[in-house]
Amino acid sequence: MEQFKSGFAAFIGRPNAGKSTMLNQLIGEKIAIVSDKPQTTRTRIQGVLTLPQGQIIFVDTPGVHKPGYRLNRRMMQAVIDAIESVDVLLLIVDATTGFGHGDRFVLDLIKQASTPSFLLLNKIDLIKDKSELLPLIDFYQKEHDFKEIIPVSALVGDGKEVLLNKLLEYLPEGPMYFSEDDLTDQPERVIVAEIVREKILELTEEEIPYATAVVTERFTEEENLIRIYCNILVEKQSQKPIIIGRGGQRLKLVGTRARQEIERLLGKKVYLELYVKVKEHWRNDERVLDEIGIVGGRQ
Ligand SMILES: Nc1nc2c(ncn2[C@@H]2O[C@H](COP(=O)(O)OP(=O)(O)O)[C@@H](O)[C@H]2O)c(=O)[nH]1
Ligand SMILES: [Mg+2]
Repeated sequence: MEQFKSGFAAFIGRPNAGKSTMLNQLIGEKIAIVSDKPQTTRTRIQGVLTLPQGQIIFVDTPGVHKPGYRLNRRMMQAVIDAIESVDVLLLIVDATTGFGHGDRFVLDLIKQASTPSFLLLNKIDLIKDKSELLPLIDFYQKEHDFKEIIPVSALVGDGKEVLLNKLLEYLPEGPMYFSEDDLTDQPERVIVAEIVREKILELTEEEIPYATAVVTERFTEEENLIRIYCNILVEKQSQKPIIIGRGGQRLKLVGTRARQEIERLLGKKVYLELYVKVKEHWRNDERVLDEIGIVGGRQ
């Protein structure tokens, strides 16, 4: 009988490269929210994939960028912790855009680490002529000794099987770290709050996505219904009416979209109530950061 492989693989990359989309694609469930806004992923999320040949724990991380706020510092700490503690690093880059300043910063992090890394060239569904990838592959090969370079589409799933097979080859023999039906380390109340935040990201612009946090205040399960109360925190009084919208329309839409998705996820009817509150400096408030599940970098 073949040996059972197991280990941890972390996605590293710039905001918007497609890390969370790739995680969801591999796990087959939406456990990490996705949007085209930077800083969508604020915390480290684990997704567990159990196969007959092995168990791979994927670690999604916030996008790599220079830290400013305490929130951002914690986000970067989550990335640095992941780099040091996993078996394989998966550098994911958007293959449709050129190499820029931000890419250099991420690549240098990878180069400094002793952890072996794969390069995933993402969004190839948008590239008709695949030979366009060759100069990019050439460039990255010269920069660093990537163990594998794999073109993928996180959205469509191209390259998924190749990636899984290569990872299984690469991971050490090991135990099952999680039970077979564990898909993620994220508590339900955190996933629920994240889904609400994703709908706010979909429906707002400019500073609102950055200024918003969602905290699940109550989560009670009854026989046929789950009652959920979430607080939406904003930083300024002036942001409150933007989230609520004219006649409460926007908040209502956020609530409907979130409820439908939460019902699908939990397989049960959901009663969802949302409150918008002003909490001026939540991005620097350790307690709020704890509550919304942002671990790491606590000082
Ligand atoms: N066309 C296309 N879009 C993608 C792909 N992967 C991610 N995206 C989009 O890119 C944006 C950022 O994705 P996300 O997973 O949140 O990126 P992250 O910040 O790296 O976690 C979202 O709008 C995704 O739908 C892909 O393979 N193809
Ligand atoms: Mg993300």
